[in-house]
Amino acid sequence: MAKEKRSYEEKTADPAAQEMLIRADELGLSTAFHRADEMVPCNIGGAGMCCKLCGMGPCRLTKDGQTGVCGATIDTIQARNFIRAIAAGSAAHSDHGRDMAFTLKAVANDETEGYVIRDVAKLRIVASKYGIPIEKRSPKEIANDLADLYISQFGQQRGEVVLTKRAPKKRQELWRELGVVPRGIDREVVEALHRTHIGDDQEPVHILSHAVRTSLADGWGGSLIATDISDILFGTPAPILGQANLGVLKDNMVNIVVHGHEPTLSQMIVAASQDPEIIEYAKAHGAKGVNLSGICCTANEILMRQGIPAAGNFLHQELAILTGAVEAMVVDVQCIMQALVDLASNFHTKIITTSPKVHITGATHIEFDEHHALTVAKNIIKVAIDNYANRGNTHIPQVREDLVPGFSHEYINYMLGGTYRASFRPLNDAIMSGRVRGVAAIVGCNNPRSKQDWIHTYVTQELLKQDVLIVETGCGAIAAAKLGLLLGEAGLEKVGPGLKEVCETVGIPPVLHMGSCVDNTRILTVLTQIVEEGGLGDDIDQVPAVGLAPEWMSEKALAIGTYCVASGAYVIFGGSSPISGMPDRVEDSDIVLRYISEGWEKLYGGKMEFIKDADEMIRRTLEHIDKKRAALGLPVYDPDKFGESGDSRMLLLEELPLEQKRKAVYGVFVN
Ligand code: SF4
Ligand code: MSK
Repeated sequence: MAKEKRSYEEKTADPAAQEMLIRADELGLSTAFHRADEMVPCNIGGAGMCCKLCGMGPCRLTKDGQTGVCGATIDTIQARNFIRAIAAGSAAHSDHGRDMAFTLKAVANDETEGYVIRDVAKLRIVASKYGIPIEKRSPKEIANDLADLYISQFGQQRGEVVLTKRAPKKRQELWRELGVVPRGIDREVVEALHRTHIGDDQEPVHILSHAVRTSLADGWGGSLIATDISDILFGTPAPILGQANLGVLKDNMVNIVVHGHEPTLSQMIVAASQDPEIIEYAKAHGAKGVNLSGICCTANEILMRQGIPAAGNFLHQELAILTGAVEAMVVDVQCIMQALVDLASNFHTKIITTSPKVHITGATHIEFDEHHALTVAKNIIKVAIDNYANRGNTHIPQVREDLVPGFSHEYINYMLGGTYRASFRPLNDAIMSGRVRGVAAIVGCNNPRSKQDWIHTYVTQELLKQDVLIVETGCGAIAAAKLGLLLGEAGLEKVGPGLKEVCETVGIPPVLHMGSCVDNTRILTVLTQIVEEGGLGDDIDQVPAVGLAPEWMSEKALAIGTYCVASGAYVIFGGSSPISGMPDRVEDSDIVLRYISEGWEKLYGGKMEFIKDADEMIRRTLEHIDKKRAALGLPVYDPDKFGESGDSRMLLLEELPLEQKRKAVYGVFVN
């Protein structure tokens, strides 16, 4: 029986999305929001109780004590399903990292077109962490060695992935003691698949131990490689003014939307779109120019580096096409819906696939090759410009918000201490005094089964009132941006008094956009530096911090959650649990659920829980933060203690006309 349809307001908290869903219904077109209502999720598979690992199955376990044909118990089946998801998520992130490493190698050897090493300082810092000589060597020589080292980590068979050295010392020792230090990135993913083949690892806890090792190969391996190299090649992000939501599309320009995750092509499209030859070409076709915007994490990559606007997050990909104003949606890898092609056939929009790994039936494929990156980027833009004449009726919702993204770990360090005293000391002090109660990382996807953006932004706003500093990545960051929560100091009226004081003093927004989903590694780096700065314990599990993925949907989210737990964090997922098991089962017998919570907490100090209710997420977040504060002997959080010494200039700004207010608020940030 089909589920009852939700109203537009129940489907999304975003007014632009509501407007486009009305348009979809008027045109008789379907989106993921519609299909989520029509497709009732399988309650056996959804709870992790279905195994289809061999031809004797699929085995669907519905009663307590039941086993699969081979005798596999529900706990084994759940653990196997869970680790397979983590392996797939780790593979996706890490393969992205591998491609970045090959691009760095090619740039170092002058084999590419259009790329340069933009952040030589970061290259030198990263290289010296591994003992790569940097003195009297050219950036390309250093980059060549770093690329070789990083490439070797994927196929390494023994030893330890070198990037794990960047975790706090105590954490590294714990991982060694527990035997979960990843040996090589690919090796752990392959072993996860081997262990879950019929007739292999059938002890749930043992399977979950390798799930940790696999996820660490992602967080302190492939993902960290991707972040490092993106910064080295395209620049380490720093605050910059941007905009978000579908209102960034322009009626009188050629709209190109880049979507996916990898910055290699999108950075070239940014460069090519500003080329005078391309602008002239667009004008010759009757447009005012080329308007570039992004969706998902490709959006985050170019938003935080060049201020290119974000048309939206995951659930906006179809809505952008529904505007009828997109000449080309250029996709690379991950989070790209197959439905795009069918939907685009109702408009003039071309879906252009570019990765050798991602073809979609019916899409136009123009393969990206870093050796001819600029040429490929120009060709793609010209295809979009040629398509401008085919545009029909358009409907662009006039909804957009300003934001200030680009808070890399390096910039936060600089921002807190300046060029000569770069340091996390002020943040540590603020947490220790109780001005900042703790830190929450609110990250991850949209999921059409929950109200788009609502849990992200509700939890964010409520935690801000409780003086919790928020860092965000991925589609969660875009959700907050669309609601105007990343507005620099202008958002401070929504913030608790102590946090507000800190934000005013340092000149930061209370919600820091830290990048794409692969950039959750930046959060690990921040936590490590907080530990190394001193005063908040000697390992990540002692820091009053929580990670939340309120609207998760991808396997990458599970990999991220697991490496964060293994690094010492409490991680809360919203939505449904992929391992919830049988509803009437005695709770104590849910081995997998209990193990990833209580079991992992005993081992790693971090734990993973799936909580549907937003208020309960907030309650547990604050409870955990306060528990960690108490364990450190910090003063009990007192909401009335601070707030008298803040900068009151924001109140004066209220009276200013919009343009002057924007200049005053963003002046220091605009590039
Ligand atoms: Fe069924 Fe066992 Fe085969 Fe899984 S591995 S499908 S539980 S027989
Ligand atoms: S894009 S993985 S929906 S965050 Fe990174 Fe967004 Fe989640 Fe994809």
